[in-house]
Amino acid sequence: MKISYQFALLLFLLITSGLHAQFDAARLVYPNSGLADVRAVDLDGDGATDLIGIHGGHHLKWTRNSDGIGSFAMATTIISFNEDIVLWQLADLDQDLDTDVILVREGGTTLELLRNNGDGTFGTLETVTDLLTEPAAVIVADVNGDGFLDLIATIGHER
Ligand SMILES: [Ca+2]
Ligand SMILES: [Ca+2]
Ligand SMILES: [Ca+2]
Repeated sequence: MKISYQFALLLFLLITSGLHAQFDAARLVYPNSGLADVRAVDLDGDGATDLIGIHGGHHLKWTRNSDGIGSFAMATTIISFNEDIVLWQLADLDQDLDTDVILVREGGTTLELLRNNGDGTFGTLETVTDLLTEPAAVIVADVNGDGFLDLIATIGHER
């Protein structure tokens, strides 16, 4: 079944002018973006900030910044699920200097990892841990100061 989406991803370039911020006219980046939840990061290590997002709830796609000044290529699908992706974070979780993706699917109890190969392609989905209940939030931060990122999740519990 082919579903077309009517939500477009627009880009507003910030033009700084002294203390005042101005934006130029909106530019269409991706016409059928599926109401994408988009974040900005350099995914392929070329120094240009790319866009990565969840499109239509369950397609993880990235859009390469092809010239480093905001011209974007067609979106590339990283992975598609039957379920929606309800939580996701970007971080270099394996510390190989590229940005990886950690995600939780709707109704899922596992934190799942997609390792970036360094060029915006990703390895197969890996299960990091099973929380045995669906988390409400997942964040990535080094909270014990050892220089390695830690994963923090909020979960409900019965009492
Ligand atoms: Ca890039
Ligand atoms: Ca990495
Ligand atoms: Ca740590």
